[in-house]
Amino acid sequence: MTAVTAVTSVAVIGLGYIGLPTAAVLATNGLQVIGVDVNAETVDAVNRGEVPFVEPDLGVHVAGAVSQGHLSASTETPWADAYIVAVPTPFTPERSADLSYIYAAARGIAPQLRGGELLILESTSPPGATRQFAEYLIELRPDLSLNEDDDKPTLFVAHCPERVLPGRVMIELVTNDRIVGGLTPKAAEMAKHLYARFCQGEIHLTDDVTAEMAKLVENSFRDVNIAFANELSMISDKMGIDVWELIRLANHHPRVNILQPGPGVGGHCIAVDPWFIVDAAPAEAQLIRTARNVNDAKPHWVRDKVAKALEALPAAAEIAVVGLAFKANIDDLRESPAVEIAAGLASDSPFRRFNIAEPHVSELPGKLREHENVGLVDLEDAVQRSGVVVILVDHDEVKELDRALLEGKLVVDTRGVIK
Ligand code: SAJ
Repeated sequence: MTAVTAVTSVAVIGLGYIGLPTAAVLATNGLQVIGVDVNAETVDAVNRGEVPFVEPDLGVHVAGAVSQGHLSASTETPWADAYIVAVPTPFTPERSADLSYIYAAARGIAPQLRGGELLILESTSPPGATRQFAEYLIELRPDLSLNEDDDKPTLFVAHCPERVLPGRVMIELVTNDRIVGGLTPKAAEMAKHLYARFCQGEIHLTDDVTAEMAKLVENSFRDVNIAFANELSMISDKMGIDVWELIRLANHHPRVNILQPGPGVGGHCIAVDPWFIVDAAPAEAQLIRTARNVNDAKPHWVRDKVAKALEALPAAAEIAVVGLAFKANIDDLRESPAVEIAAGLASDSPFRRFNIAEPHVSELPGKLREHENVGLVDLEDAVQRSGVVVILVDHDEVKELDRALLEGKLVVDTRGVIK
């Protein structure tokens, strides 16, 4: 059966950090877009032209697309020429992928299908998930087929992983190359055609499993390299040398480019995706698993280091914890090692006062609110009041902090901000 030839309407399922920017960019490029989300507050916000989270330039795109009538949102999945699924794929306590949101999206889409539609899975997925998604649709709609030679109406299914960096999403959505893996070459071609509406990078075609693995491998590559830097920081600490100086010097070699150590790896991608590879090939993925363990252990190492430093100080000495976000210059605290370290320190020393400075948030996350000895304080105030300063995030505000304020203080700098 033939495909929908020219896609004019797109339903984007999941209006989070990826789905909403993608919906907005498709809508501003002439497509009729409906964003679907289970959260009615998100849907209402988008219909008012508002964005429920911080991402530079996204607000302008959403407001413009909504006011021109190209973008709207709903809690119900409509019929559309093409569907883009951008829902979370968290991992289970056993560290295998939880595909329940993908299946839920499929249950919303299936009753709408007529045959000929293009269905793209953008969620970061373990190998085989795109095929499972497609086969689940057919289970729900046995009157349709994935086989183009079949007599039944066909569904065209592809995987196109997102690769944008939070904080630069609106730029990278347009400029990054894309990988499109089709269940069939025709599905890949159709998806390429859709992304070419806004993507100025190259669009590379492959099969579904290679596309799934490409995304996981990119994030695992970064994780392994950060683990190397984190391991060097612990080795250097033991040897009494400055790891930042060590890396800076080693990086003068023309074929060496070591990343930066930190308090651990946060966010919902790099700390999660490598586990999908480990789950798929447990015996073979030795290095990837070890890197994950090294990075996961780093917050504990920082916590122990600060605890040791505190032993030498009077009980009245206050501690400044600088930064909570999972990386610099964003307000995202999800899976942040800084939050984990701050909460751990506060419970290790319940009688000490912790002054948390995070210029990008106006209230502490739940994990920290439950501690009575913790308060959110202005950056300079926090440093001035404290005998110990623990730097966990290299926000610009931290880099620009007046160094004189740190004189006479014990500084634990996990990001190499204070040289
Ligand atoms: N980090 C270090 N040292 C470094 C670099 C990063 O400790 O040298 C830490 C950061 O502080 C942070 C974590 O790693 O806690 C992850 O930050 P990141 O900037 O490396 O990556 P994310 O999670 O913001 O975005 C990544 C990107 N992937 C790659 O660069 C390969 C992005 O392109 C992906 O789209 C995104 O994951 C995703 O959604 O998968």
